[in-house]
Amino acid sequence: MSTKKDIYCYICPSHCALKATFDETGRMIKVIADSKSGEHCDICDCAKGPGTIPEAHSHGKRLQFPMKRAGERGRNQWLRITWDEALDTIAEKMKFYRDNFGPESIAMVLGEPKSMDYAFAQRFATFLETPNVITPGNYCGVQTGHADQFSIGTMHVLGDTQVDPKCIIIWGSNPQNTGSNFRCFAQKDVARALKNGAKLIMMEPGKNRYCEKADHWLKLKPGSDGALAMGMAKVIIDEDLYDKDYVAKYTVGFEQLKAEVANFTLEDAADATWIAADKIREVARLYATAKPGLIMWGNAIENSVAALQICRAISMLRGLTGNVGVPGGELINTPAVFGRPGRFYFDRGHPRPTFKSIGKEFPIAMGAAYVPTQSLVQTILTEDPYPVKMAMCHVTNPILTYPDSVATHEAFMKLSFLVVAEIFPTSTTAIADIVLPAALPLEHDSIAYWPAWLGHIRAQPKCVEPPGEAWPDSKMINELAKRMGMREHFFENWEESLDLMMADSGMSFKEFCAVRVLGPTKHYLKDAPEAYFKTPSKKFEFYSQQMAQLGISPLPTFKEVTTQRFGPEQFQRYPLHLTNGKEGAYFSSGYRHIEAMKKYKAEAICELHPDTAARYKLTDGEMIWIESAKGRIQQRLKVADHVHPNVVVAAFGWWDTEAEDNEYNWRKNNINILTEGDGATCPATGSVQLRGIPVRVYAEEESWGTPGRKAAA
Ligand SMILES: Nc1nc2c(c(=O)[nH]1)N[C@H]1C(S)=C(S)[C@@H](COP(=O)(O)OP(=O)(O)OC[C@H]3O[C@@H](n4cnc5c(=O)[nH]c(N)nc54)[C@H](O)[C@@H]3O)O[C@H]1N2
Ligand SMILES: Nc1nc2c(c(=O)[nH]1)N[C@H]1C(S)=C(S)[C@@H](COP(=O)(O)OP(=O)(O)OC[C@H]3O[C@@H](n4cnc5c(=O)[nH]c(N)nc54)[C@H](O)[C@@H]3O)O[C@H]1N2
Ligand code: SF4
Ligand SMILES: [Mo]
Repeated sequence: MSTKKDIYCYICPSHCALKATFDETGRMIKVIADSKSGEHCDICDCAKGPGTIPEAHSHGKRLQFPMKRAGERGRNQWLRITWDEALDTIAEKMKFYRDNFGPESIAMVLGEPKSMDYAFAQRFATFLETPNVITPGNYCGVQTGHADQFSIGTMHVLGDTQVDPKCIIIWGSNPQNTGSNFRCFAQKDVARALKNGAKLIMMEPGKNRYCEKADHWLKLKPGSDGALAMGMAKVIIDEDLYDKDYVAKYTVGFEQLKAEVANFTLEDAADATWIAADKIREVARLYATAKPGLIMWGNAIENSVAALQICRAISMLRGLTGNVGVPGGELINTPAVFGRPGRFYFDRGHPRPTFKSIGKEFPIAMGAAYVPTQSLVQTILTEDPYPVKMAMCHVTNPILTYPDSVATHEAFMKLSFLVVAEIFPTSTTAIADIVLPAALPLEHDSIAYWPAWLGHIRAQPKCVEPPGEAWPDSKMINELAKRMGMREHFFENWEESLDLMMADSGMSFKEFCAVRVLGPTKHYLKDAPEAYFKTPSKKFEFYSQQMAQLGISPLPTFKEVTTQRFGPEQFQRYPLHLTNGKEGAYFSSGYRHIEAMKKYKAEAICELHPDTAARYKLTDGEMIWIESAKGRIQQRLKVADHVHPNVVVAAFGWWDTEAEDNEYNWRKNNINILTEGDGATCPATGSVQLRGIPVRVYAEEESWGTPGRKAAA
């Protein structure tokens, strides 16, 4: 007899409602979308949740037992050990490095939270007194979140699903693949608004399903989004299209913004973006007049040396057109009442010693409790200002996802002790000293609270057994904390933390499981005009004094947003502009072992315009080389009309999962061989340039020879 249970997808942060079927042995055999539940169910095109989840819980390659390295580091030879031996060894090493090199010599290296993993790791770092918590914040969520924070005083903002917008801009986001707008505005909301006549504008140098439906599709130069936004702001101001009443009543800094847009011409914006001035004018007029308007922005605008200011420039458009707080626009919300995750991470008695932190030069990073990923790599390699000896990785695969994989590999190989908690073998577990098998969500009780800025939480009770001896990350950290003398700050059983997180809601975790979900409340400006914006001025801030105090430009300038990491000299040798979006069928570098998803994509594919392919004598379907100043990789070519002739759209997160024993399996087709971590970065957030990397392409007949080869100089 099979049974069914209601679950939430844990693969991406959209957390769709799903229904799982279990056989009589308790094995999960099938997962389907639960679109009738009335809950959020915005299934991605490849249906990653239903496709991935059942296989993930019973996959033969899942890590099942703690293991220690048996051979030379990186040779992937392992000995099974007990949890006691694993945790005792880790605690012993940790005490040694803490006592001899200071707690800052130990790094907690984290990815996006899945359940309580991130919360436990942050709390552990607090009581260990290391400031060095590394997260993907330098390229994910922080730049858009802080742009909102400075413009409207909060990251808690969602689309209005009661009233349709008349104009939608999808800006560097791929909603049908990534769930990237999470619960901001779902695909069904977009479909309804379009059906009711809303106009659609795409800011997209590649392509996604929405491009063909769009009224305007701007194939802008990768990384030039700030110039486009400033150009649009100029049109809206110069042509008097801004919402005068709104600007007068609810904003500060308009005069400064007006003065700034007088500093450049629309032709300057056109030059910077590859978009004709007339086109910029046309979309600016449309967005300013077809009101209300909604900008669904995504990750592609967060990855450059001007990332924070680019996101701020785009956010200006919302203030100019009076689209924040109005029906059909973008609404500030109050998060569901539950334990603030920040309270769990930090402790008044143990302030983070940020003065010792790696990456302390990035003011936003310090405020948001993350160290930029490339700062960790550079510090390990240079030992400046001190050596980092040990790292614990949870829910992350740095060798694939950090910029400059060769440098990252070298740095992680240099660590004296590396612990990696994972669900599958990866290029990062391959070089660990100890590998810890992690239990996925649904294999243990958990609360899904990420992304925190959505103010939305879901109960995720255990419904399937973990494989072998896999443990939740939270349990690993809790048990390690006891061995590190932090018992009083942690729990007898880590699950007690779930009740603590729920305490403010007046519910226990068990009671919450019956309710299942707590959502935020959206507000309109008209209901509380004086208190709507949470900024110091209680207005929409084009000009932010807070930013000035942090040493960051208070207003985005055209000069700053058009600052390019790579100039014409680099593009002479490497004439094409490389960028990427996330894969539709996989989540970042994860889940490449899942057979069910291989029917969508089984290998790394890059796209080029037919003219570009012809220019370099490349044929559709062949393996081609993509080379940057940092190195070169191979991906299979797909010739595609929609790609701008100067652009290569490559695939992200790939490595050769079949060649697990090849310690260099991460070099072949991994896009981050081409990116850099030692160049200029966003001075506020530490974002690196992942958009518009200068590359060249060729088809030289040559097999993948010596691993680790770098491009000829
Ligand atoms: N299927 C799937 N879902 C995911 C993930 C995944 O790997 N796979 N990853 C998760 C994570 S970590 C994140 S951060 C989100 C991100 O999800 P999104 O916010 O959707 O971001 P991306 O997919 O990186 O890029 C979105 C689009 O931007 C385009 N683009 C590339 N360069 C530029 C540019 O310079 N300017 C503009 N305007 N557009 C550009 C790409 O072609 C792509 O279509 O998705 C999450 N969800
Ligand atoms: N060139 C380029 N680089 C990029 C990006 C890009 O677009 N282009 N995107 C960037 C962005 S936005 C992000 S967020 C990062 C993402 O980079 P990472 O933070 O490294 O994320 P993932 O690649 O998803 O790796 C997560 C790993 O956790 C494992 N895992 C899954 N669930 C669990 C669990 O419950 N416990 C444990 N212990 N492990 C688990 C998965 O198997 C996977 O290997 O990459 C960034 N790097
Ligand atoms: S969009 Fe896809 S991966 Fe994301 S939660 Fe929904 S089903 Fe899961
Ligand atoms: Mo991300």
